[in-house]
Amino acid sequence: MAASQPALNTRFVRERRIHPLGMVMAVIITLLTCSLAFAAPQINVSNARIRLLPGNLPLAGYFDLMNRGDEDLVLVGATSAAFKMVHMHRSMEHDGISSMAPVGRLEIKRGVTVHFSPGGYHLMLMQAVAPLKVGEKVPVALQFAGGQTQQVMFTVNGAGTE
Ligand SMILES: [Cu+2]
Repeated sequence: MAASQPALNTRFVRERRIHPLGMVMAVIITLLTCSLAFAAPQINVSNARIRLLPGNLPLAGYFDLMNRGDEDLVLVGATSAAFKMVHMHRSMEHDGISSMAPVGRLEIKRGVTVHFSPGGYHLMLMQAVAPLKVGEKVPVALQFAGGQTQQVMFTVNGAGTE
């Protein structure tokens, strides 16, 4: 009887060693599945445009973004290979004086459409890498909390357009 004890103990120890590894594998598989499922946010972006200004002035980017998914989204910024810097701003008017402030994050509830438009939210596109022309398409990647990104093509419009 006593001789069988070590064998049982060995098997017990072996099972306990395998168990944490199985847990790690399960976590890795879950993470991979999640990152795939959340790779593309469920959004519709329309009317994406950049208002061209002379020289190398900062340009404003406007668009309409609809969250058509089941999750609330948080827009945290944007990047573009065509600009050295892209910030998210909000224009506001107070006592007849207009100003703008940086926006770090913008929550977009499911089913809601937000409008980036003159006088409100806009992308501030700074330091163009090369001069832009009216009619040109510029790729901009919208970044969401959780690491999701969505590339959107913006059309360059003339200075007099909204
Ligand atoms: Cu701005």
